[in-house]
Amino acid sequence: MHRTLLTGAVTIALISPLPLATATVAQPAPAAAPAAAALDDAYYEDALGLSGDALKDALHEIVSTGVTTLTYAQVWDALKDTDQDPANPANVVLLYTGQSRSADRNGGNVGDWNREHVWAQSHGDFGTGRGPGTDVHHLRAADVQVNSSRGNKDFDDGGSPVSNAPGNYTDSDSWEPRDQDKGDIARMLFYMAVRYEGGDGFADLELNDAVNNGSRPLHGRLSTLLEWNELDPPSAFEERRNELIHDEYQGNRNPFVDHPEWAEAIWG
Ligand SMILES: [Ca+2]
Ligand SMILES: [Ca+2]
Repeated sequence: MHRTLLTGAVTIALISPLPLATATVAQPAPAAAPAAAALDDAYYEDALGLSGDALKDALHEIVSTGVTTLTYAQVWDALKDTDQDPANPANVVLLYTGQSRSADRNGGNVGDWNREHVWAQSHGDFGTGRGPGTDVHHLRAADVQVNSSRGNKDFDDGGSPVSNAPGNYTDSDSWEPRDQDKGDIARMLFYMAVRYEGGDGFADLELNDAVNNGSRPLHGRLSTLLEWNELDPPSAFEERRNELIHDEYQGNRNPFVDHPEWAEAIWG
């Protein structure tokens, strides 16, 4: 009897870890992430129960308090950490393609990765001085050529397939990322609209329901971004990234990674 039970236990142990291990490879537990309730009691206390502009104002105060700004050079090292491939710590995971590439291949040549401004730099012309241009919450490692193809286009559904970035589509005035990146991009843009409200010598960055925003401090398309936020909820990669940016680099969080429902509460 005892022996039978033991055999059963061994069998279970052999069978069950395989699918579990496969499922958890790309889903690292966010190291030392505080529980959601603990975050609400501390970091987000002043935002709880609010909606609309009151929520946006409260979040602006929260994410703009006690912030450390990085130089553009420091962003390289931050990205090597925040965008690290959970399956290979020597690599970073590239936005738009999901490719894993050596962290040491940062640069400007074909085959390198560089610093993609998800909120396009020209939309508000904030450059790369300390501020929105170096805010790691919306900066991601991306392939040099794919970054160039995206340019400063607004985000929206539709277009033709992008040859060197499968799953992405583009036309003359917009870019549609692959599904796995849609929510990440939406939440980065939500953060930027809340973080930058016209102070610190920078433009008030805002979302609108348009494309072709050019150099105006606006980014779209809002209705599409709200859909993408629902379609692609925060992943362990995003949560780890948010944690690291708060703990190690900037001292602030992206509220929409912690509370994706707040996008609808503000802009819905
Ligand atoms: Ca995602
Ligand atoms: Ca704003």
